Amino acid sequence: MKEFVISEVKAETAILVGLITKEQDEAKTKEYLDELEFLADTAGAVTVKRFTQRVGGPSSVTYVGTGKLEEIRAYIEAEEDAERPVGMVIFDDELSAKQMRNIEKVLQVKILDRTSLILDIFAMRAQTAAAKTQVELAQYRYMLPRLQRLWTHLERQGGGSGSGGGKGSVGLRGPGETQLEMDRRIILNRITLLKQRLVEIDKQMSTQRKNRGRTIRVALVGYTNVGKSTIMNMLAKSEVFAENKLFATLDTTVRKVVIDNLPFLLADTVGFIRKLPTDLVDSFKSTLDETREADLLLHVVDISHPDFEEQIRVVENTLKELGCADKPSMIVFNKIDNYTWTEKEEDDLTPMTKENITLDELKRTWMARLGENCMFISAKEKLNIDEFRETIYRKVRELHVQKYPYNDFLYMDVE
Ligand SMILES: Nc1nc2c(ncn2[C@@H]2O[C@H](COP(=O)(O)OP(=O)(O)OP(=O)(O)O)[C@@H](O)[C@H]2O)c(=O)[nH]1
Ligand SMILES: [Mg+2]
Repeated sequence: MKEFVISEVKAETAILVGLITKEQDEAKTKEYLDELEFLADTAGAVTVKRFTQRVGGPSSVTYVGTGKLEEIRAYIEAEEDAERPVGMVIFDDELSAKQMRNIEKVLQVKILDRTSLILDIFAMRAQTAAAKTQVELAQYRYMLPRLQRLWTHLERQGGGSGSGGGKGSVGLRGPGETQLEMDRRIILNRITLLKQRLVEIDKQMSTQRKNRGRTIRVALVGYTNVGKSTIMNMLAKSEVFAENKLFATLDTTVRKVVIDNLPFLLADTVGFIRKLPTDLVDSFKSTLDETREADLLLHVVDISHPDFEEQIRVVENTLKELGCADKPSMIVFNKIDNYTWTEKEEDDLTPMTKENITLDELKRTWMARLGENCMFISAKEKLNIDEFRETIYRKVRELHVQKYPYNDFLYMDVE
């Protein structure tokens, strides 16, 4: 199956394309494209240009209108002899097979969408068997309805043999079957196999979880790049990989943490992001079980991100999809060291916006809403960490007493 590659993002130049619609105003589109650029950067691509178009909704034929598509084509052509010609065009929404095919025909460069870019990054990041299997499954699910396009693409590149031509697959060929149907069948078989493998992995992981004893389980959840792994490392004194890239964490890591003799298990999980297709969330079931089975969720938020409120909503919705909406949870506002705001002049009568709210005001608003269930810290600069640990201690203790009323945690060992 090696011949099937959704995309190969190397240090290439990219163009980004997004739409401005009734539901998504110009400012929102800019934020989305900023995020898409960060995703592209994480995958190793350099963004050289953005195109946006104001429309009622995406065109089912070419996503953008034909005029805009022509404008993009002209740009690519003009840059052909540049030092770094355009290597790919990345669309901010998931494209249908038909849209991809039509766009590719006109632009003649590699076409990616948000989903395939995320899948690419996931594939780069996957470390364990569980994560690798999950990513592969998600990739095939993405590929299946788009096979036709991949096929023409391969033929144009002169490859042409597709995946079906290999040995071992010969027996699959029925009379009169086309290569495309054969590829479909191979992929479907592969999907079945991967699903079976995941069932096995799930079984193993679930046995491991059951063997953890009577311990409260806490999961760090949140948008990608908010500082979950940094907090994990700080609390568990562990060394989970953390960096300023999206989806640094794909595998769930669980560590034992002890605060004042109170042991509990802390899990670091994969970050969420906007416009993540449900299919993809589904593929990550094994990873997300840790979240599903947690007794307490610590929802980490990057308060220095201009869009943190929408990120909170995205995470809450994803948690709802996972059936975790009613779990005890606390919000951890991280990166307070990086929070910036613009001071208003005294005679400035412009209304308050989120850009000129002080951190204290923000704290007051959120604490009025959530009381003790929200905290404001900097994991990097170690601000408010003692209070943070105390609050977690109180909450975990409370949950422990509720869940294991006859079990004195002080004498417990949870190796
Ligand atoms: N300024 C500042 N940066 C922080 C803080 N905490 C984490 N960071 C930085 O934010 C970036 C992301 O941190 P991670 O811990 O990898 O974030 P994550 O939520 O685990 O991200 P993913 O695993 O990619 O979803 C890193 O560059 C951290 O150094 C903080 O309190 N302040
Ligand atoms: Mg992480």
